[in-house]
Amino acid sequence: MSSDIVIQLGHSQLQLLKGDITTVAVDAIVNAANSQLAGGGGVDGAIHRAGGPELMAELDVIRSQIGRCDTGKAVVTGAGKLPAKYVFHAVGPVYRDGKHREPELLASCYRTCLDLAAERDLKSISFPSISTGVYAYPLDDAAEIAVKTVAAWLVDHRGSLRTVKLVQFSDFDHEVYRKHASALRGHMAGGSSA
Ligand code: AR6
Repeated sequence: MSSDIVIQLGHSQLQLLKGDITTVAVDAIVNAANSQLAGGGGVDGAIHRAGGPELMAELDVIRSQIGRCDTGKAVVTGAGKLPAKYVFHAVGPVYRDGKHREPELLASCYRTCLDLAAERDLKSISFPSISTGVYAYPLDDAAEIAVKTVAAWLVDHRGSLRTVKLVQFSDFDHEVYRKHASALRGHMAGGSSA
């Protein structure tokens, strides 16, 4: 899967990719989970199918310890058969009207997972388009939050993380993300196309 837009931010890269996140090799794959950590459809279903039953077995243990995961937060499991070391199961907000802290909670998902990666000295992480499927977050707004939140975090943190991949499943989603990434790149010094 090729990355057709790359933004260089210090020693790190923000990349956009179109395709199936379960096929992209990274240190940590972010899942768009639910607060019950119960599995589901969409990218959650794809990640559990590709990772195998050990992911849910680990989530069962976490659930027995903490009950549920708050919206805007994430829990960590191994990655089973996925081409990764970890899965970060992030809980995005269900979109209601945008006045129930949805933007803040969505940004928190991205920041929480980037912090989890940094704590583990990981070099690469991939994100799906959190909340924009079943949770109905308007894509244009969610894509802008994803791109800007990741870029701001990379500018503020000079740690191990070298590559952040935002993965879109459809051409349409990819175009919307491209629009926001291009706008961001226009404001950044040292950006480049690849
Ligand atoms: N690779 C990359 N992106 C994907 C893939 C894939 N294999 N499959 C789907 N997407 P959603 P949400 C995209 O609904 O809105 C689940 O049931 C999809 O096209 O998966 O955060 C959970 O258990 C969309 O752009 O997540 C929760 O209950 C994006 O992933 C709930 O859905 C997110 O869509 C979470 O809803």
